[in-house]
Amino acid sequence: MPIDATQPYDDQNIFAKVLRGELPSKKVYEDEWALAFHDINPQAPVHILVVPKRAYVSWDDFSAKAPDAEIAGFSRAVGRIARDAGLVEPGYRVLYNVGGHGGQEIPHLHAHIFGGRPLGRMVG
Ligand code: DGP
Repeated sequence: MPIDATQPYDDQNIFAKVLRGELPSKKVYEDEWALAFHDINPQAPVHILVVPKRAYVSWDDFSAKAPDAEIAGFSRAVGRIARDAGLVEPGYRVLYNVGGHGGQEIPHLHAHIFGGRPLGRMVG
């Protein structure tokens, strides 16, 4: 079920539990700002989720409220994870689903990194 991106943060969501170590994940990267792990239901040969360590419901929440240092740290982590996965050439996609129309299901911000095959054009 897609979420309402304006809802309050629910610390019982799946990614909050992954961050606290209460649920397992296949971790690929961790730093001060971000944790990354493989998606449980991959939509491409590489499908990595990157979540901020702190509690944000969605990209809307994060972009409005996170301090600049955290936005920079998280963004750099997303880039580094893709680079370390060898995706820069031939290329990859970063996606944030937000709220109902965006199809967001887990109410903790996450970047999807897709790669490993041609992904098709979404616009244009
Ligand atoms: P979204 O629709 O943007 O909220 O994407 C949620 C993604 O999370 C979806 O691709 C499947 C993935 N997912 C759901 N539950 C789990 C889980 O328990 N572990 C992992 N690694 N991924 C999960």
